Amino acid sequence: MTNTVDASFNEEVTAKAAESGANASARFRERMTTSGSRAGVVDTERVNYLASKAVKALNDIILEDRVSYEEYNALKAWLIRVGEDGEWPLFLDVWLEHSVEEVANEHREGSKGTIEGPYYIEGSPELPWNGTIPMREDEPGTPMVFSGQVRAVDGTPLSGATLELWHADDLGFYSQFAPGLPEWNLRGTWIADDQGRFEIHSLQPAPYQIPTDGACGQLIEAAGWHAWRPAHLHFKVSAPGYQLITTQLYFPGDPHNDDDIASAVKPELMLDPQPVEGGVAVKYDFVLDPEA
Ligand code: MBD
Ligand code: FE
Repeated sequence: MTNTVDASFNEEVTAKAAESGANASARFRERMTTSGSRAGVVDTERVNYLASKAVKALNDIILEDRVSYEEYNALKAWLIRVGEDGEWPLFLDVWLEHSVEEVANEHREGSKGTIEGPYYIEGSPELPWNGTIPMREDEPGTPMVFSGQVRAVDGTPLSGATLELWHADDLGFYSQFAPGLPEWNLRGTWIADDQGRFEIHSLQPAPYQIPTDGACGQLIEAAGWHAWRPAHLHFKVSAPGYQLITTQLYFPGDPHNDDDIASAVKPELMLDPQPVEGGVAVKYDFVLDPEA
């Protein structure tokens, strides 16, 4: 068990926000062109309605709060920088996605979902029901065994369910966004057994700060906020005939469980890790809603 990082890691500790931002923007664009849920297909009526409402909300703020040219130009400069740093995915996922998720999942009866965030990658390596996540030989962190079962809301065990897990390394970096990490580091896809059971071997994640050296960091500093998210595991869990759930799980006692910058913590998503020989063991069952 260790939280220290030795010099053998060739990871760039000074990973630049612009780098992960540009990667996140490129990945998002790619996914939108290769997936069914293409961007740019909202009908005219709805765009007219929503865009008018959004523009009016901003104008109301300007008038109510007597916004000055100085403030308007500060906003303009900042918006330009968000684009230059490629941080629109980060900005939107941190400050708005939680409301979209709330709307999207309000009728689910199974496990709670939460936001996906900007760092998901499709197609991580497939592993058996009890496989170990891809990691470096000397990956720092506390070993974690994460086990449970995938079931339907009616209790049926879901044979062959799949679980995708991705999380940051001990320094808070996600593979394929920060430089110097193996392609699939700390990303994997588990195929559950014939009873929907799984036993994931990974590491307990560390508290996480969103990049502070880009436009989002500039806003956080200018407003006197903080950049922390509590330590978290990202999951996508699915089975044929059932709705895929995107969620995150958290660890009790994290100082940022109550003030997550991304507003993505829910009480149902709190784990109960138990110390075991050489690390921690966690149990969590996922419950899926049938396809509508
Ligand atoms: C993350 O790792 C994350 O999960 C979210 C929601 C936003 C920024 C970074
Ligand atoms: Fe994350």
